[in-house]
Amino acid sequence: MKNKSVGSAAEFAWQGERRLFLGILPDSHNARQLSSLLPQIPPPAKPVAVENLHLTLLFLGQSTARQAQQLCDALSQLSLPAFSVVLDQWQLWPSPAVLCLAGEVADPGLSELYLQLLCCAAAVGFAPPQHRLKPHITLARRSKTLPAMPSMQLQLAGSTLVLFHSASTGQGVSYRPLWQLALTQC
Ligand code: 2AM
Repeated sequence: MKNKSVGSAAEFAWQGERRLFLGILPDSHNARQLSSLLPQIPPPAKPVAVENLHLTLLFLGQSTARQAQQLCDALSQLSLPAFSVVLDQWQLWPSPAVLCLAGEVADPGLSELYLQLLCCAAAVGFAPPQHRLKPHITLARRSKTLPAMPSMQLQLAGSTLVLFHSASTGQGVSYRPLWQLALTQC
């Protein structure tokens, strides 16, 4: 199958820099599963807005439109593998104070995809990540302790790679898809 990217030149026309990351959106079934968990998170943790739920593959940081365009052009040339991942571990990450549902990199497709993302991002000048890939979805911020949460096995299918803009708005942060690419099913 040929990769198909979606995104227009208009998406890459901003002045200055934007905060970007590459990731995956949950499908509707996953989103329903995750939504059912959000009301169960006790305060003072602040649940993430449903529309902001995502799995980060590679945080890019500040980027010009030109650099983002170069990255997307490079990724579009490749046959990037689809993957699956199971998220079933509740974790509290103290330093960012986030509650997340995490898993392991078990699918070789995910390892290969991540390597390709790293290579392309480095080639267009993005700094390497500070931590190894730990697949997770953040469900709440400002989490101080790990609450008792129901067990959950989220089977996530990574079939579309998304470039997100992390935008600060009056209503808080919003993760806006700028561009996407169909991943290749092996
Ligand atoms: P996370 O919630 O999946 O951990 C946009 O800022 C997103 O990028 C955040 O939701 C966070 O994803 C991730 N992120 C932010 N800063 C990061 C950093 N320095 N390193 C890695 N991921 C980061």
